Amino acid sequence: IPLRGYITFKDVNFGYDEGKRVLKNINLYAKPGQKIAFVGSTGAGKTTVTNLINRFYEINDGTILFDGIDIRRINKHDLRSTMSIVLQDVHLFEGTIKDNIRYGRLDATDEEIIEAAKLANAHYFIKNLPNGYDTMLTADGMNLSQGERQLLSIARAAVADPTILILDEATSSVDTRTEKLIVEGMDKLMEGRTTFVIAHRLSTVRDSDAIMVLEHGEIIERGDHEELMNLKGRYYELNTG
Ligand code: DUT
Ligand code: MG
Repeated sequence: IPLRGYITFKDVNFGYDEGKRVLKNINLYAKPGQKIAFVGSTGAGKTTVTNLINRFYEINDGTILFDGIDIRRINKHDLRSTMSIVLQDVHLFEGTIKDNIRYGRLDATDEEIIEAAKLANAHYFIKNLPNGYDTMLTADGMNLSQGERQLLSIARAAVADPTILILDEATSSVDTRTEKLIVEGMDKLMEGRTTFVIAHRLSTVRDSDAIMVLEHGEIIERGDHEELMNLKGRYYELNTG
C-alpha cells in the first residue's frame, strides 16, 4: 500500500544520551501538501526532529505515526524510500550527472531524468555543459558550484518521487538568480508532498502552513507567519533581528 504522507508526533521525548533530553513533549501533525517549518537557535533540536522521522535514531518515549502506523512497525528501508532529503550536504559520487540524478532509482529512464532536471530548473545549466548529462562529476562534485549542486539535489528528489520531503536548507549563500531557480524548483517539487523545512532564509519559512519555533527541544510557539508575528514573541524577534 503506498504511504500517503500523514505524519503525527505524539508526546515525543528524545535524547541521544541517557539523561539529556534533546526533544521534549513534541506534538505535531502534518498532511500531504503541507509545509511545516522548524526555526530556532543552533542546538534547539531542528535536525533531530528529522532524524527521528527517517529513523536514523529511535525514540525512547512517545509515538511517531506515518499514515496512522507506528513508524517502528515500518521496515526502515521501506520508510526511507518514501523520503528525500534535499539541499544540504548533497552526496554526489564519481559518475555522470545522469547517474547522480538517477541515484537510487536505478530503473529511471533518460526521459524521466531529463523531466526531473527540468522541474528542478537544473536542465538549463546541464545542457550547457560540453558533455551535457554525460558530464563526469568528481566524488565530491567539486566541479560544480554550490548552487548547481543544490539544483541537482532537487532533480534527484524529483526522480525519487518521495512522499515526504525534508528540506535542510544550506546556510551558504548562492547568487540571486540561482536562488530564484532553487526556490522555484523546490516549490514545484513540494506540490502534493508533506514537506518539513529547516530553513535559514526567512523567505522560505514565510509561506509555510505551520511554523514551529524550537527552543531547548521544546516547541515554544506555533502558527503561520502572520499569527507568529502578531504574537510578538521569539519568532517576531528572529524576524526583526
Ligand atoms: N546532539 C547530540 N548528538 C548528535 C546530534 C545532536 O548530542 O548526534 C545534540 C546537540 C544539541 C541537540 O542535540 O544539543 C540538538 O541538536 P540538533 O542538531 O537537532 O540542533 P539544530 O537545531 O539542528 O541546530 P543547528 O541549527 O545548529 O543545525
Ligand atoms: Mg541542524
